[in-house]
Amino acid sequence: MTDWRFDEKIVTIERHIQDQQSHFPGASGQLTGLLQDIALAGKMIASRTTRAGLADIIGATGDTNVQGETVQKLDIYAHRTLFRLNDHTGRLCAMGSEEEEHLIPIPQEFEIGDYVLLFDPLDGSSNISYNVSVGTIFTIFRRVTPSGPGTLEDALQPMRRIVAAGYIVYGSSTMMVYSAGNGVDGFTLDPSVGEFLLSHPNIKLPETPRYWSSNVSYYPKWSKGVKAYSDWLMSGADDSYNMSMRYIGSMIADIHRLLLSGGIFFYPPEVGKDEGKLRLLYEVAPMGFLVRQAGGYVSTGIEPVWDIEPTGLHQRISVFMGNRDLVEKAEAMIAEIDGAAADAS
Ligand code: AHM
Ligand code: MG
Repeated sequence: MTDWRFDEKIVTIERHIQDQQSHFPGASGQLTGLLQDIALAGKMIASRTTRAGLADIIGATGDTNVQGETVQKLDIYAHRTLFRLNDHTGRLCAMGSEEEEHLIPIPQEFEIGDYVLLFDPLDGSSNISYNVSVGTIFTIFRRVTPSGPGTLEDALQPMRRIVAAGYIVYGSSTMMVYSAGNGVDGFTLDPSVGEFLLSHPNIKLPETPRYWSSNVSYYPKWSKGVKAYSDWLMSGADDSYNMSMRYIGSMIADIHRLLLSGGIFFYPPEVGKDEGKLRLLYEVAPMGFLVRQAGGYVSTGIEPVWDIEPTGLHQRISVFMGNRDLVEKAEAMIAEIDGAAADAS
């Protein structure tokens, strides 16, 4: 007779998030509910991204959706879905979105909670027309002000203060990957039952990295140090590595691959500038938090991102993230070559 007790566990994301709560004695359940609502938003957004190519066709017929709204651009739909699922729950004191210039207050009629949610509703959305993976990125901080509506002070916190972060990638399958500071776990959406199921437990960057990733068409604009680092990678990285180059141009997909294959992703500034293109709070800190939780290291190329105090919601920053030795090699080459040039000037 079969002994059912030895069947493998089926771990839904709800169950996993619930279990994580046990790592926070005295937790009120607010974070648990918040993460579950983000997973729900991911499912709703996924149901739209899979129909992305049809939007124009539906739009051409003048169709409206079930709420009676005309068909929207996907990134606006993603933004509104995240906002609407989280505005009334009493878990948040404010939200911030890459789609909105200012901090988004909780509507007056709803209760105020202990957390701040920052999100990039649809990262890589310029790739949608090409059927390339896009995704939602989120960062969660605990508020620092004691009560009342959340303020910028609650949102402008360094990466080391992240309570939980993650992303949902809408690719050949939909996956949610998150960390609440206790490792990184990945869940694949089973569309037939509408559940995220644990498929990639305890993700760690492989010690032998497989890919390096950057938009090398910017090479002429990079500093001498960054050029030298990229030359080093392109020439086989001292023969000590056996890496290929891959660049999708959708950070969510590039970092998803990095987490599973190991390597380095970098988006440096143009020569003479300090910042790159990617946003600290919506892209670099949350994705970097996962890379760090998976055993990697995140740097601007000059210093760790971990302690950097944000100065603005949409602040951009230079980033190098991935296996520690590869990131440290970039830091060393940049310090040696660009540092020497700065000293001489
Ligand atoms: P977005 O938030 O407007 O989509 O821009 C961010 C995206 C990232 O997903 C990706 O890493 C980067 O832009 C690609 O930029 P580039 O085309 O300059 O390489
Ligand atoms: Mg983005």
